[in-house]
Amino acid sequence: MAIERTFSIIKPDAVAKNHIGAIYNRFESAGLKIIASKMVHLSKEQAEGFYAEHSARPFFGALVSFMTSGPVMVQVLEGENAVLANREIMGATNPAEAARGTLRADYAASIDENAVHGSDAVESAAREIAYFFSAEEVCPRTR
Ligand code: RTP
Ligand code: MG
Repeated sequence: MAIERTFSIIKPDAVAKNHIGAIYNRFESAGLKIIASKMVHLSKEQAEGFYAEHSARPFFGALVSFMTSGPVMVQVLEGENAVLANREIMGATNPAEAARGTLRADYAASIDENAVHGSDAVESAAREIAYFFSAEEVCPRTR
């Protein structure tokens, strides 16, 4: 088993509904360690840059509008197979298709407002972590 890092966002809908603690509990209960964390209110430019891979998609404008509609929590999660583990905790992009007990099944209202983001690969995780956190802000566990 590889120890990986992944990048996670609790999106504006879940922050607004006071689900930060419940979602952090899911990460920690699954053995993922929160090694960096902060609240930010994304600018339009930050959101467009973060989701640049989707810039040609029809939902891009709505995605940027939603992601800038309120503060988000951004965090780095570390643990065994963290990228896939977090995707499993999150569930499918569309909450209507998300497995029972996943974050999106429990906390997301729609595919547009779907509570959480998680990196889809180790490479994108590294890029996304660096997009939001300096090296000093990431605190690996020594115990
Ligand atoms: P995320 O990046 O936010 O973790 O979500 P994801 O990997 O599960 O999905 P992705 O394909 O990367 O899409 C990013 C976000 O764009 C919105 N989306 N809307 N209306 C649509 O067909 C559609 N498809 C994607 C979702 O909010 C998704 O989380
Ligand atoms: Mg994605």
